[in-house]
Amino acid sequence: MRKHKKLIAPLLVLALLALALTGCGGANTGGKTDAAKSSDSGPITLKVGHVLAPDHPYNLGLEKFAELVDQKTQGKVKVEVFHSSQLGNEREMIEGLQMGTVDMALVSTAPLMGFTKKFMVFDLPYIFETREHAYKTLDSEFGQELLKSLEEKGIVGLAYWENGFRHLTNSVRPVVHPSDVKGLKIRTMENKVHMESFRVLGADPTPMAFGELFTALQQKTVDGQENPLAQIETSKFYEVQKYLSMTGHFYAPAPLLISKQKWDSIPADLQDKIRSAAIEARDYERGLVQKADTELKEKLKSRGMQVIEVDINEWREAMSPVYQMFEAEIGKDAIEKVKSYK
Ligand code: EAX
Repeated sequence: MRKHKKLIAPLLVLALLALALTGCGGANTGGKTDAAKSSDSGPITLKVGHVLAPDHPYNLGLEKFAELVDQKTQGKVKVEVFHSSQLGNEREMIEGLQMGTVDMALVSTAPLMGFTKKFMVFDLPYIFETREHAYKTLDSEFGQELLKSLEEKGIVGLAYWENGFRHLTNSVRPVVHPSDVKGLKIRTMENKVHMESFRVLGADPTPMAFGELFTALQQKTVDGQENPLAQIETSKFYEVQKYLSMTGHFYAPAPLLISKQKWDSIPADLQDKIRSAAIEARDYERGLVQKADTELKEKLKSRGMQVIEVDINEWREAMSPVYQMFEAEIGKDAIEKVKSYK
């Protein structure tokens, strides 16, 4: 009996040790239990949401992203795309990313203003002179640092896709000069820089989620709105808006975002593959937006819209007081930085 007692203690220690080792097996792999599980329990699934139509460059770009992720990860990661606000409006999706209830979202930078001031510089009217100026700024160290700054908010930014140059439409009168918008109720994104840019012209800006916009235009709750040609076409705004003024007053970047909780659960090698797919699909999506900008003006004319060319310098001048209003909040250096990439 005493001999057996001698044996029990070391056996007990051994058993406890074995238990400890299997228990924290995940820890040794840096907390990537999902990885171990994913390879055992099938692919990691990433649900990505956006608010636009299924034939919009956002959706076509995300389908390309899903294809590339599948290829690059050899099926270890599957991306499911949800269009038309199925996962919520942009502000709700950003909140969901922070809480880990939404995996991924493709949104404009404008609604990010409710979560961080860092992207407000991109909301200023006419801050980007050309698309090339925008790409250079966004893909620069400065642009990437801003994306990185989202991590303290629980969000990881993968790349800047494109919403694009935004133009004004309305159902009341032809708008040629800034003063022509006086008294018009104009829907804007949920962003005070955008709102003030129209208020300084004498318009009545109304912030609203994209999903509510078509009905508001149809019921004339608002007279007008502003979006790139691709949204005016794919969301059929031409059915409820007569006049299209080619103002190009805002250039909106569209960052592809993933919840940090989800991202941290993905093994590093798969993270790299997802990031490279995000950049490849970015260039594909930007190409689709450029194509839309060249082709859709004529198409919208053929759909009965009156397309009006305006004097950009006149509009830039009329909206310029907004710079003074927000310089302190945005920072003079950030504004100068963006201009330096011209
Ligand atoms: O990011 O709200 C808008 O007008 C945007 O174009 C849309 O949310 C896509």
